Amino acid sequence: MQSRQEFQQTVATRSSHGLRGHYDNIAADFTVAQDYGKYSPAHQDVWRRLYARQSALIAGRACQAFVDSIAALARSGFADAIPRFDDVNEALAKATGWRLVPVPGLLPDAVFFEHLANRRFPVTVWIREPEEFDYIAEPDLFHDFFGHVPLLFDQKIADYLQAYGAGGLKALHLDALSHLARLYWYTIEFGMLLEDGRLRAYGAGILSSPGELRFVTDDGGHDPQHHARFIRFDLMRVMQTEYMIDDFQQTYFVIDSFDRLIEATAPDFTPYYASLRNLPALKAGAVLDDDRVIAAGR
Ligand code: HBI
Ligand code: FE
Repeated sequence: MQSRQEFQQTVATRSSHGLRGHYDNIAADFTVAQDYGKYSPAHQDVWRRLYARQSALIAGRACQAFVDSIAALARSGFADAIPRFDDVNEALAKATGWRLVPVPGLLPDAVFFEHLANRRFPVTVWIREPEEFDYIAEPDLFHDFFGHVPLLFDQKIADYLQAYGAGGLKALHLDALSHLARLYWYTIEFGMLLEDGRLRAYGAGILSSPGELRFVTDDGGHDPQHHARFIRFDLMRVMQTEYMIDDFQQTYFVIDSFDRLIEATAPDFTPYYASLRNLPALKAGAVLDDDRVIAAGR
């Protein structure tokens, strides 16, 4: 497992500005106190405005489980002020046995998987500044909470995420993390669901982004050159496909149901990793002859 210093060094070399959060007083599992008093009135206002803007966009674009859960969270007052994780944890533990743990930001993969495998979802404690309202390079509190927390109240997605965490710990020992990370990216972060014949978002990266949420559901996007492409989920195809880090995805993989996603990812991945090692990575925008493409705007 990476040491704290190695982790910070890795991220510092990967991005010019290094990590945004404060990693100096973290626990062994990289958790910190949420320290609610640190949020300024300006942070609270950013939260309220982000929550209001994104909530107004989800009808007809987000999957029903997300819409229902966001409404329930708002009824508990979480739209009006930055949530205290302890307040959410009471309801979340009852719903699916998960709890939120406060973290300073991105964690080493092994630490992140260990939390997921034990039904603990790491939520970043800091929120973007007003001037970053429309774009932030690293996942902040709003991305983690608005994007990921609502579906943690759905037993199927919660079970899938716990299995993903357990699979992640195995993948680390099989040196297969790069393949498995694509599965996280194309499901938990940018997954799409065909619900009553309509394309709906369930990935947190889409659901917490005004631009990408419109891009994937409003007739496949506004830029005639850059249309979203929707391909039916296929596990090996997903784990072979590179993803976009700092732009909308080129390809979105579509599942028929959370049950199907759980079934498709239940087997032991060891043989899949063995085959993938001999296959070239596919570019994010690749389309293969045997891809089952779904027409946008459905
Ligand atoms: N850490 N806090 C946090 N949140 C993430 O989503 C996250 C992470 N560390 C690693 C990571 N995601 C990715 O490597 C996933 O693909 C596992
Ligand atoms: Fe995320």
